[in-house]
Amino acid sequence: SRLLDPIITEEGVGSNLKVSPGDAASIASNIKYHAEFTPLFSPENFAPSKAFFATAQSVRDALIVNWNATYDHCEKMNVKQAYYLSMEFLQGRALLNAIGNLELTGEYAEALQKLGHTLETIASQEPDAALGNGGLGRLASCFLDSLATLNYPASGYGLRYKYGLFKQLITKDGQEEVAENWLEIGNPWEIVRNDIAYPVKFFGKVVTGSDGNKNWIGGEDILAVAYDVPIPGYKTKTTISLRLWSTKVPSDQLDLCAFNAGEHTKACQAKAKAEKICYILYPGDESEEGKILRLKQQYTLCSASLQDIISRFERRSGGNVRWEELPDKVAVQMNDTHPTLCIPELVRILMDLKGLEWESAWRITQRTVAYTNHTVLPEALEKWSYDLMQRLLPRHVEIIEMIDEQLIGEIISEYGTSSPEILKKKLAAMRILENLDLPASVVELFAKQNVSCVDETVEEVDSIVEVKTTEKDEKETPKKKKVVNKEPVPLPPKMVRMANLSVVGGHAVNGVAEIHSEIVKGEVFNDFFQLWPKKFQNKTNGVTPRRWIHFCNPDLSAVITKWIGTDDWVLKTEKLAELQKFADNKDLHIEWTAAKKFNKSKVASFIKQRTGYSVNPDAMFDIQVKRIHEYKRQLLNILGIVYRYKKMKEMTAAEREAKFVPRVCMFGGKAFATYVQAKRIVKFITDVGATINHDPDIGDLLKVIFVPDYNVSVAELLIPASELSQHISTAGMEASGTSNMKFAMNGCVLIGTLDGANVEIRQEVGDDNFFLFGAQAPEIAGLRKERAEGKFVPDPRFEEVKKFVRSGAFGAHNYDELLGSLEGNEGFGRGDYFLVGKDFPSYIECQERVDEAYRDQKRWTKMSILNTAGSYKFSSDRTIHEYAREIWNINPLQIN
Ligand code: NBG
Repeated sequence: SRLLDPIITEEGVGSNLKVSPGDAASIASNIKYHAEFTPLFSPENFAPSKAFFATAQSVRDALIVNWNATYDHCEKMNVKQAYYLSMEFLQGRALLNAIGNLELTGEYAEALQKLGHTLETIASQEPDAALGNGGLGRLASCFLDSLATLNYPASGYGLRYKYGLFKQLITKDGQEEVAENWLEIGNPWEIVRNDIAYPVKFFGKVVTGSDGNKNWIGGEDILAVAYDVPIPGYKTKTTISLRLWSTKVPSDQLDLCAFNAGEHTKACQAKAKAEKICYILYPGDESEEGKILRLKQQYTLCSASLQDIISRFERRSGGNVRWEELPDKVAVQMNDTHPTLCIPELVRILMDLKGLEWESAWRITQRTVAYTNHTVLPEALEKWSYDLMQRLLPRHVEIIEMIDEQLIGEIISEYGTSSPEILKKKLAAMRILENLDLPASVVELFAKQNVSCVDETVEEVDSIVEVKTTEKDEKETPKKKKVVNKEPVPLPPKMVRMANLSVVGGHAVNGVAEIHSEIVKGEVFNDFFQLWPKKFQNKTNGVTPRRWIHFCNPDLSAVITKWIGTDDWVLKTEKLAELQKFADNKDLHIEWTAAKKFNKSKVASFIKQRTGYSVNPDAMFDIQVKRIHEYKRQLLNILGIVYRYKKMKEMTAAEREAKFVPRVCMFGGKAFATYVQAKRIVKFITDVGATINHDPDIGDLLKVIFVPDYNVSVAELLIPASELSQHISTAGMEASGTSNMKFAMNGCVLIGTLDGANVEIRQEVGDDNFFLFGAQAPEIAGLRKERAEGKFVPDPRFEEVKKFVRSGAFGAHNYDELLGSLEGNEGFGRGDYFLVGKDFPSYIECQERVDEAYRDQKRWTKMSILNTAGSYKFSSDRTIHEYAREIWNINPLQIN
């Protein structure tokens, strides 16, 4: 336990330092205190940025009291704790969330008013903490909120990237990326723990000591330093930690000789090298250097976090460490495969540093660690080059080889007596090490059974060799010439499959929505599922109802609270179901629509300010916001809009107005900087908008807006204002989706395919309140095959819309590469892998049904209410309870 009694107590020390203020006046004086003593700004003014800092610092004071109490309680009780390891946390802003959770929003608003500011302006000064790309990182952040709110002993571990996800500019050429320096003026929430730093090693070599012990020596050494961010629960004292690691050189000493000799860069090299590990989120990893950096990031997270976890375990064991009890005190959850190195790292610590035998180190590791899979996209299932990993982490590769060998043993004991062909197939699919020789024992076994160990798929082919012909040619670049000399092709590269390692090393593997978990069991990891069926689970994602409805949509929340009669629903979302009985009530309809209308007006001003376009808040707000990816099919959405526009242009004004409901179609999302096709889609959407938004025939009937720089804060604004939202991925490809849950919660009707969590949302809100279209997951493989065989006959409307784009309706830009992706395999054709052409007709027909439903406002409002009412299952509180009970085996704390 901490040695000192807290200096600042809840009663406070003097009026200025009162840290748990209950009234606006003392809050205001506390803010003033911080404004005066904060060294970050000049004394003469009290500008919004300075006021934000002072406000955040005053909130942090209040949080620290609860934070320390939570810490002390965990330390004293020595309960089992869960650790959520993630390379990404997409926290967004913290101020409104923190004062909301402390139930001090009104008091802070009043205090700031006294000081000449509004809470809204001050809150908007805070930069988004965007240490994540999208759903995976935001899920991690929602989980932290639920863990704290439900009083679970838990914490998050991540990296403190200096630059978060890039800022997106939209220009006439589409997306441009700019570095996002979110720490530029400091971060009032974090506390650096200078006394918590762990060494992390890269490269070097492994030597075996005279005692047989393995020592990893030499190489590069850095230090990972802890930066803690408090995560307050809602209406509870429990405040947990998000611990982010930052990297530096072990001793921050300048090479003075080099510096004085004028070699300035050299003098700072080691420092720069260490610090660059935490420079940016997801560095491009096309190059070898990029790959090394990304792997260094992953290892830094795993190594520093595990050293921290282990040292806590040892400290709490009080001199009586029993390693077999580690899994009774520690649950490590790996958010996707990015922290997979946890597995060999824990084995390494237990064996090399704590002296355990392989068998017990392995057993303890397996019981401690669990893995969540977030994608079925094959290119996202991480693999690392064996050679690269061996250079960077030589000891870990030895351990991975042991794990692989152990796995081979298990596969043989299960399938050794079945046909050798089956055994061979299983080994090829399940091994962690890909394209590596089998251990001698297995080779022997196969030899006895007369089975070749060489993979027959590697055939002899004509090789390409460089041939010099004449003297003249020699001076030029040697030409490549095809010669027929039947040589075996070089062996495929040796790889480490991180997903297989996660499945083998973890005691539980879960998918993130029912359909996704079925695909995980039936396809992605089917061989493992057959071997260990009990390991596999489903944990349908959820979102925190605090941030995603209560705080971001106060107007609708007030309506809900009034009709349900309590605000308990923020904690017990099942109470939202009570709205069902008022779904036809006229008075509720009036209040419901007024709240939505208010949110729409706010968005209309935001759009005006960000893009210059004026939109009519009475039109339907139709929104698709998420990462730009071909499988998410923003292209299907925009082509649907183009089709709509074309039909409008073919009609008279009177016909147009009779047929179409006015819509503002909004897009938002970032494309990965090197994802060319995604960037083409962004450009195309903005081109379509530029034409339609200025077409006098169309006016308010249709607007197309690309909202620049979509992030958590923009989502908090858009989602409450949305009426229709689009979740239209190719079936089977979106693991879950989480914005679909946020939209439904905020009374938005979804149009979507049967994919990810859409399936469960539709079940909960009712078929009548969800616009379904498109091919279903089990059909997809067959449809792709049909397409590849040239048997697919496109709908004439699909051909019509592409022709219209090519005719120059949106400018002279060449869209061949964009549209080619939707066509055969000739030229730019990439065979429409995501089946946009196939689903196009059913999509536009479904959109017609949407118009029809919207025209009947009473029907629409009822659908909207029933979406909120049916969204209760999608609270991350439900998800976290499931993880706690079924994977981590942890219990809530009781802090008084
Ligand atoms: C994403 C999926 C989403 C899912 C989130 C959170 C990755 C690798 N996966 O469908 O694409 O909602 O994870 O589980 O980012």
